[in-house]
Amino acid sequence: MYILKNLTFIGFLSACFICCQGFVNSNPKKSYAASTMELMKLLEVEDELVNNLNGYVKTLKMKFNLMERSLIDMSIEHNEMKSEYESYLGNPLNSFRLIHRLHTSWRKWYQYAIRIDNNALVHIENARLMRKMLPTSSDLQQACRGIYDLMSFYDLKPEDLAAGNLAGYSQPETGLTAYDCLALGEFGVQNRKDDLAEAWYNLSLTRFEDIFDKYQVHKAWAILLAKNKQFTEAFHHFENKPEEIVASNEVIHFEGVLATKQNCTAVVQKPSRLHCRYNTSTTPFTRIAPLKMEELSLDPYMVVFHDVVYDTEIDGMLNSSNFGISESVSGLKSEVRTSKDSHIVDSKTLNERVTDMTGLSMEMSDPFSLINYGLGGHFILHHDFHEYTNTTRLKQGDRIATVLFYLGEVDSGGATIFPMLNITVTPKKGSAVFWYNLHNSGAVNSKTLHSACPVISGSKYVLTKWINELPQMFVTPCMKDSNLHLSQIE
Ligand SMILES: *[C@@H]1O[C@H](CO)[C@@H](O)[C@H](O)[C@H]1NC(C)=O
Ligand SMILES: *[C@@H]1O[C@H](CO)[C@@H](O)[C@H](O)[C@H]1NC(C)=O
Ligand SMILES: *[C@@H]1O[C@H](CO)[C@@H](O)[C@H](O)[C@H]1NC(C)=O
Ligand SMILES: *[C@@H]1O[C@H](CO)[C@@H](O)[C@H](O)[C@H]1NC(C)=O
Ligand SMILES: *[C@@H]1O[C@H](CO)[C@@H](O)[C@H](O)[C@H]1NC(C)=O
Ligand SMILES: CC(=O)N[C@H]1CO[C@H](CO)[C@@H](O)[C@@H]1O
Repeated sequence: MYILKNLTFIGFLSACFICCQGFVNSNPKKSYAASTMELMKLLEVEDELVNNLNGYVKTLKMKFNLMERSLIDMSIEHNEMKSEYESYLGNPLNSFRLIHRLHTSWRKWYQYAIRIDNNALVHIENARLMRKMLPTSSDLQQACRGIYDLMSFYDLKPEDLAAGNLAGYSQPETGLTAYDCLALGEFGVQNRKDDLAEAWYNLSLTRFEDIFDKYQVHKAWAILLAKNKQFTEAFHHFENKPEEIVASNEVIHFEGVLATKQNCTAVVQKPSRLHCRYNTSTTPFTRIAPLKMEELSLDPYMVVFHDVVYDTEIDGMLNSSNFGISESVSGLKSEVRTSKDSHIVDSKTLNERVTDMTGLSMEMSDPFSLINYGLGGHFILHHDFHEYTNTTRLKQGDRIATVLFYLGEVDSGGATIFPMLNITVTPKKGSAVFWYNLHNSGAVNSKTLHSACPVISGSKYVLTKWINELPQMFVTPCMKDSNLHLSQIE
């Protein structure tokens, strides 16, 4: 297989996702929360920062050690001199050394102390340059959104997340700090999830030790309560405030905040939480040589194929794929599809395999699209078909069918759900789900409405293929159900 790296992503994308426009094109720095690939880069950044700081500390330590050793020597000599100064100074060599020491050595020490070592400068400069690699506030926003999406999709509680407990995957060492909880509380306030914000504030309060840190949380919490006209509760947070804070100033501030908040009318579109579940029962599959196939539905026809893409193929695709060239999702649009990174893959072998699996021609089909979902990454309910006008459709054809390969192990979450069909497809590495988007009359099948649930644990890589209806006119698919495709439009 070979990879087409330099395709412009944007044209492809606008053709693919009906509901997503406005992805940022040629964004120089990608969002770190966008994908596990990007997060891996951040690990490297941290590696480099740690090494750099380590180098800086070593440089400082060398200077420190040298000075400390000399100080010890000097102290010894100085104390000796003090205890018997008459006999000490009676020795002309000692007198000479005292004068010389104070005249020359101390100047040298002064010079040495104020000089900044070149090595140290290099480390400081490195740290300055590395700043542009650090996550921005929009990265942090996206990461917060990912956590909030996880909570909303899977009904997870802040207490559980803060304790490192992810839907049964309990890892106390991944628990959150006071500052983490505070940041998530602030995000909750900004996004009008007040109950959650309060829960996060409460968690950060229990984690902070310092009185001033605690007061900052009390203040933020009180502002939130005042916004909701819960003034009694708000003032409760100011009962034990430090002396410096004047109550009336706070009240004035509250009123200002209140007016600002009233002015905010942005409605956050809430993704469906209809059928996202942690675990689902899998039905036994029938073995139909050479493909292991599991039938999920007849209308629309939908099957899962097992072991249709091999580990070596997956490694090759993930390795040679350059997740750095594509796009990142920003702002409002991330409400539609969040935390994902995607690029185009072309593979003759895989095209042939899809033909084997589906009996459909790959002519005019969209190229494979390799998608990596990151922190809380999901995609709201949508259809894959375009619903073109009849004229456009005759020329371009609609998407008759979709094949979705799962390329990564997802420990928890990340299912593809079809709420109108009550079907949940759990990602399993090497498997693929295939379904028809159109009825055999050519009419669109609205029951194919589907969405991708957020990943709780693991990383989700999918490879999608959208198959076009036009070339299928000359293909007779061998399907046993009469409701299935004869395909084409009149
Ligand atoms: C804050 O958390 C404590 C438990 O740590 C709980 O008892 C209390 O009710 C919480 N307060 C609010 C206002 O949620
Ligand atoms: C999910 O799995 C847990 C154990 O891992 C089990 O206790 C629970 O009943 C399962 N839930 C469903 C809906 O299958
Ligand atoms: C990934 O690519 C690099 C070179 O680009 C190669 O050295 C390495 O073996 C590849 N790894 C896999 C798993 O294919
Ligand atoms: C498209 O064609 C079909 C069948 O010929 C017809 O039923 C439908 O009304 C047409 N739609 C439009 C928008 O013209
Ligand atoms: C959906 O499927 C599950 C198990 O597959 C079943 O228990 C449940 O009753 C179904 N719900 C509907 C509305 O069909
Ligand atoms: C829609 C709304 O609430 N607008 C308010 C925005 O803030 C100004 C100044 O406080 C108010 O005068 C508006 O009524």
